[in-house]
Amino acid sequence: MALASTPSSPSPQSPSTSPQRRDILIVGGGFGGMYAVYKFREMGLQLQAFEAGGDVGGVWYWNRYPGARVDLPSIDYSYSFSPEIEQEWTWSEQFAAQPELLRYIDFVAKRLDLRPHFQFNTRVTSAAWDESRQLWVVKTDRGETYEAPYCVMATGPLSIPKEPDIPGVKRFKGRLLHSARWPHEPVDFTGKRVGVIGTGSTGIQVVQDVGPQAGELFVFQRTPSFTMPMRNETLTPEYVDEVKRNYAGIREIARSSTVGGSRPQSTRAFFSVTPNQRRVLLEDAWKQGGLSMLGTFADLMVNAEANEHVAEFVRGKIGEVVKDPKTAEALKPKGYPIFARRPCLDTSYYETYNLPNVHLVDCITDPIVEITEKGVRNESGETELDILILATGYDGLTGAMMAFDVTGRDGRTVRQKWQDGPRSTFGLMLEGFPNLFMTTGPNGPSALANIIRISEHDVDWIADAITHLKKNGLATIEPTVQAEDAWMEIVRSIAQRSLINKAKTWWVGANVKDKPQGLTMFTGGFLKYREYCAVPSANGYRDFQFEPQMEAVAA
Ligand code: NA7
Repeated sequence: MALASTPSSPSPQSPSTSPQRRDILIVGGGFGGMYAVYKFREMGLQLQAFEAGGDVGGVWYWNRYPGARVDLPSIDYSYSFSPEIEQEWTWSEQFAAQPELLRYIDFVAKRLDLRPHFQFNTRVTSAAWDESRQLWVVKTDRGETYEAPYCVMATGPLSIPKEPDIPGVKRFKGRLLHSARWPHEPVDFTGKRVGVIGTGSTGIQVVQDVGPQAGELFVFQRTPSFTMPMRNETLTPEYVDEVKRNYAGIREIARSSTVGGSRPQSTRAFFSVTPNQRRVLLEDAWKQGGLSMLGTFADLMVNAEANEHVAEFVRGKIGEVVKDPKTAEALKPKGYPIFARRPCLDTSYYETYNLPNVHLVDCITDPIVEITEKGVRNESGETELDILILATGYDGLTGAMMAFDVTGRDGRTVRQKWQDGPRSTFGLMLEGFPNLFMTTGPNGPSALANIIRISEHDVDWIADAITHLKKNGLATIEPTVQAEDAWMEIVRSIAQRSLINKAKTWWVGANVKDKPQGLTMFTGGFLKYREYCAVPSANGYRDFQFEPQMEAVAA
């Protein structure tokens, strides 16, 4: 494998007004976009990539908030395509913190010489298919135009931050921070009155980190999340050596698993063992930490009664840790199944509420009315704050693709196509949008499996499709309506069994006002997803339609 090689298409130094031609355009510089740049360069394609941030890293470039940390083991949350990188990079912790993740991303970018292919601080403002020339025409906020036969949207499921729909956000005179747009310099919380709105994975990480630093911390909680002990560890040299010797096997396990990781999963049904055995298994998983609880039984996402037993087990743990009974009760999630919201991992979240300076404001019994110049006003009164942190999440899955005009055949936009919810083939391609590809799209496993395994898979799939076109002298590929309908029916039929539908989350579009709601991700697991996606290349892309090159038609 060639690692750092001479860039095939250096990015221009100053904006150019005439359209610039490439073979492929890539939008996004996260894990998916970085691998896409590498893969397509190795295929010999002239490429140009765009990234709104100032550097590569995607979500990890933006999410610099205190306590930011990946909640999958670093060993799994890393690229698998390069044995050289696997051997040269050493993770220090079982669950890497954001600075280490950025160092890894920087290491990969340097090792593969990826940065020259990117235009940073550049937002794509539109992408349109020019039918007569069989080209994607992409415009940027620098006033430039690029054209290429292929376009890859590596825009990610979590790239459009969501502000809360609370009146007065802009009025606040203190320091307003969003977790997903965190400043690059450290924020000093010493002696400050700090508020956090949001108690998803992000809010939990912020609270446990900022609580001990702040003068006073007020946590505005609407829906409590279930969180379990991460039990993070420093990795020993012996463990790292063993992992490095066994990477090939570890990757194979991940690729053949439901979640795209090496975490063990059980085939045991909850009620197939005695209550006492269940308790022992759950206690073991709790002690083991990470997402072990989710792997304890096979039916936790489809059997509501089994799920409730596990939920009650975790509620019991909250009660054991949090000293104030009223706070403990408010922190216990109720009314939705455990794991139907993203399960969180913490290091000291519940313990943080035992600190005298940390206060939980239960926004269910005491709703937020508005944000004022001085702080947050709930029904019971105003809390004055120096700093307000919004950990209010994202317009997930579809937000990025709908944030700008993406126009396919006959002037139809993605926004129009998705007005009742996202539809695509495998989350990879869209009927009506020839040669437009997505990575980690909204109808694949996306948020439900390891995003790096999905990104690699998706880029490889796109590479195979382009190779097929080139081998057969074809200009365009696009799924048929029937192929898309068939895929969406598979997605729908599996999803309807899932308990994920029972919680109001970004997974089902419930966190954004007026967004179509429903579970549109593929819930059948990463292995099954790979199997479905492998069918087209094995059967000659029977369910896709193609166009020859225009010159071939004219001749
Ligand atoms: P999430 O999981 O979407 O959490 C957002 C949180 O913000 C959640 O607790 C929301 O409560 C809360 N929120 C949003 N708007 C409001 C208003 N208006 N009032 C009170 N509380 C509000 O985003 P995260 O960034 O934590 O995590 C995203 C993903 O990153 C996560 O799933 C992992 O994959 C990593 P609500 O639930 O709406 O009651």
